[in-house]
Amino acid sequence: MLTFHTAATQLRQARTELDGGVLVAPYECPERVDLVLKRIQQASLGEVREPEAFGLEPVLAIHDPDYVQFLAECWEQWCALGRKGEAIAWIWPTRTMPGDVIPDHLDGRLGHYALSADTSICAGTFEAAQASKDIALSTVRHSLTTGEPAFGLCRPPGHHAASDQFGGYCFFNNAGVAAQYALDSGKRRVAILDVDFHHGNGTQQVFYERDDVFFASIHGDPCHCFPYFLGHASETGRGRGDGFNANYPLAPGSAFDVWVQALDDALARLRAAECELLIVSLGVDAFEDDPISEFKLTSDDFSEMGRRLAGLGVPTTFLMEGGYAVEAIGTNVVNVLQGFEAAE
Ligand code: OKP
Ligand code: ZN
Repeated sequence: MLTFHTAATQLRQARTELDGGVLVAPYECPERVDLVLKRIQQASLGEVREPEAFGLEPVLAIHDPDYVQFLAECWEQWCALGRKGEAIAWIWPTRTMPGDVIPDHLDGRLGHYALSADTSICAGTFEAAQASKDIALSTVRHSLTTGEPAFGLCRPPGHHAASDQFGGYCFFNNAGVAAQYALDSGKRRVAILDVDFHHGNGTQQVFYERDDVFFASIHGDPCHCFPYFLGHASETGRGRGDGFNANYPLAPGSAFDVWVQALDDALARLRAAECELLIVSLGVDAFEDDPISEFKLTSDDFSEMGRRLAGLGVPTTFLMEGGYAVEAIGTNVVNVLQGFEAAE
């Protein structure tokens, strides 16, 4: 299988993540992609190709222009304020404030455009986010033009990024940008299946009122897990999007026997929706040893996941999301991709 990747994803080298009341080295680190690339080579998965530059137009097809401008300017403006650390949001428009006036001051703007405090903005963040969406776009274009499966080794990930908010290590919603590109290239309906441990709140929000993208997500129950405020089974879409959103919140501690039932149900829903392309938001943090997640999938389970995804029988684009057990991230990703290829 062809992989798309570029070293520009490493331009984000954040030093701080707010975690348990202290600033730690971020879980979403550049070594993640080094280790996936290493395993791709070891396993002879296939060629690794550079993406092409698509510019910001496909990003603006799903993200608000003021949000994109905020991301472009944030680091420079933060530095101009003489701040010592990285840019981290610390005040939000909460339920007791309307929040309908976007503040001028950067601290207020950070709160407006952030959905969590785990994700700093630092030098190179905007550039890495652009590289990541170019990887997603190049990968989906390859699947669209050849019908072949392909893997986009995106970093930073994307599925938590909403139309005008970053967080959960995500800035541009890579899967959403790719899905919109597929629609704008002539596809009538696209499926996004999110197998990352965390609910893809951003992807759900972007497409919630639309029937041209079917979004399904299998994730830790938001009553117990990040992002806490979205991802319940009762969220099924709105307006013409009603029936085109399917959430499978599972209890922390769930193993593959439970997980795979949700997968098979999600695949049946995708099949019934007659989607012409499958985009897999491929997080591998459902792994049993993941440091910030709570499912119990084994490395062999990821192979079986790949086999079952192939059963859908539609052109498939895999895009990297989370996965923080760095010692196993390469094995788990490549197991999905090789399981898929073996069953194709
Ligand atoms: C991103 B992706 C504790 C963790 C905070 C929340 C999880 C973000 C997951 N500092 N971050 O879905 O893998
Ligand atoms: Zn995750």
